Amino acid sequence: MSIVTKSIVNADAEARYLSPGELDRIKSFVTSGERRLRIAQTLTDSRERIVKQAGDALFQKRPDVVSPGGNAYGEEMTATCLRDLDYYLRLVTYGVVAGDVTPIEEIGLVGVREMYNSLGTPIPAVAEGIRGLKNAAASLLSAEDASEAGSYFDFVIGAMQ
Ligand SMILES: CCC1=C(C)/C(=C/C2=NC(=C\c3[nH]c(/C=C4\NC(=O)[C@H](C)[C@H]4CC)c(C)c3CCC(=O)O)/C(CCC(=O)O)=C2C)NC1=O
Repeated sequence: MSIVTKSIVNADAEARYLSPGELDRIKSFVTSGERRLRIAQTLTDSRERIVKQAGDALFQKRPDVVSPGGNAYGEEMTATCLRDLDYYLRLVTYGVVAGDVTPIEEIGLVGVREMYNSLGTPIPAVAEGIRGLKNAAASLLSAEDASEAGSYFDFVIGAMQ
């Protein structure tokens, strides 16, 4: 839910006008809108490159995951691993646009540890892959935009600790 919807739901639950604090938060959401959309656009346009770079970096750092016995070993499993990285990049664009981590959490992080454990996927290696996404994205963004986007990647990494 965006800050706009959330504020309206909260205010209406008490049948009151939006408070000065709520209006302030909405104002900062609106004024940062152009920047957030620009970031989401860049990440969307460059998704293939970002995912490829993140995958290359991950498999260089953790060759075990793509070696025999590794969870991402074999063409099909490697492709599934890269697909997961693409999923998380997509969810980060949702978060950036919404100005809120809730979509990332609800779609991609609830129950994720249990899921990866049951698949035998090493979670620290997934976190490493997300770090790779963050680095690849940062190389395409201004310092300020990279820092804004970075907080959403960090949120995903934090959930994988
Ligand atoms: C949008 C929300 C969402 C997420 C996050 C998601 C993840 C997800 N990753 C999966 C599998 C997988 N995920 C990986 C990923 C990896 N293995 C590694 O060693 C690497 C560290 C890592 C890549 C970074 C692999 C290899 C599989 C296949 C495992 C298997 O089939 O044994 C599966 C099992 C079903 C399938 O194969 O599609 C799910 C549900 N699905 C979703 O709908």
